[in-house]
Amino acid sequence: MNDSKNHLLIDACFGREVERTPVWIMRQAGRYLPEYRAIRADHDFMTMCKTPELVTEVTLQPVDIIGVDAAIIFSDILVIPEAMGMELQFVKGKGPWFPSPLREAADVNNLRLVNAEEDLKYVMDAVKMLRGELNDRVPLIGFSGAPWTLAAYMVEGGGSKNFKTIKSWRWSRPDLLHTLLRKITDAAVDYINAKIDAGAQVIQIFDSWAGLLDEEGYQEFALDYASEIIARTRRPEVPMIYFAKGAGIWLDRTVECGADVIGLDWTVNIETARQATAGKASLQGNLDPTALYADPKEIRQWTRDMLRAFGGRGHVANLGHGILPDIPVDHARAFVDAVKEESLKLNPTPSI
Ligand code: 1CP
Repeated sequence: MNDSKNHLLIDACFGREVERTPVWIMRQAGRYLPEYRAIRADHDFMTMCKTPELVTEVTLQPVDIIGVDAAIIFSDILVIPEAMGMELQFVKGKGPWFPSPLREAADVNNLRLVNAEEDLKYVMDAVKMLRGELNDRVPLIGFSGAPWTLAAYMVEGGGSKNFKTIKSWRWSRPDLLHTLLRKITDAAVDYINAKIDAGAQVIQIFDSWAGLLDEEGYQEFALDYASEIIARTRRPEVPMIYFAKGAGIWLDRTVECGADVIGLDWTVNIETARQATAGKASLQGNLDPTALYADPKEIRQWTRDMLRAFGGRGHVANLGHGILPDIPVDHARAFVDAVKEESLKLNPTPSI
């Protein structure tokens, strides 16, 4: 239970002193691992998400294979819209897809209230199974999509080039957008609380499309709802991470959301981020995911520079967004090893 490794991430999230910087990678369970592809070849994506044994197996893969300091439950942010009644398909080569995206007020009104313990029981079963299998080797991160980002997928139907439908709702149908965001927020709160009750030890909220917005829109349609989720799911020993991609220029606002950790994408200057957040939260990130295409010697160099810029305490090492599917496994491991070894030099164990 008190394995120090297990506490490394949690301590860093809370800004406590740690002997080295913890590291995990967004999308660490995924296609860059041959072991993942082997399982995926035999199962479709949602079947995997709904089978706790398979979730457990692929969630543990990066812990065993590249040595990250946390497991993040294998699932997807889009399980919430599905639980709200939207049909979700995964189209090969195209990604997730809602064949009937939200178009009218009636579509929003017809969305179901979510009871996560029942409707998303398969996630809770996987969390429980994982905690047993992990046996406190590393902590388990649970996650949710943020309301704005989920709304973007629900209204567009999938990934989009310019997200013009959801962006037009922000300007011409703000009341309808608020009605939708309110429903998603209530679902996400229930979902996160159920995940914590099932055993998730850290929570990350993904706001992958925050950067689509203007500053006022970011506050009103993204940040205020994320802040509400954090307030309504907060537990004393469960750190909350808020990752709003593309929102680095509004860090002075973001840091007020109540999260223990603010996730940074690679566009954010680390020194500027430290000044804007002024020690009010720990920081996570932020090496450019494409840096991992370079050779391991260079990966180490850039990782060392990044660690120095963050300065040790209050830092969770990660990439600035998810790992790309064609990154060599050795390069992912080089990043993890570099964090572990180089941060030790940064934070020498205090001699007693
Ligand atoms: O083909 C495959 O094998 C499926 C690819 C895949 C994977 C591995 C998808 C489809 N989702 C996932 C898993 C996933 N998704 C995790 C697993 C845990 C881990 O990190 O190891 C997580 C945390 C997510 C979260 C997620 N899904 C986000 C937020 C993070 C981010 O990347 O910004 C988003 C935006 C999604 C939607 C989604 N799901 C899958 C894809 C390809 C996408 C992006 C679609 C798009 O915008 O075009």
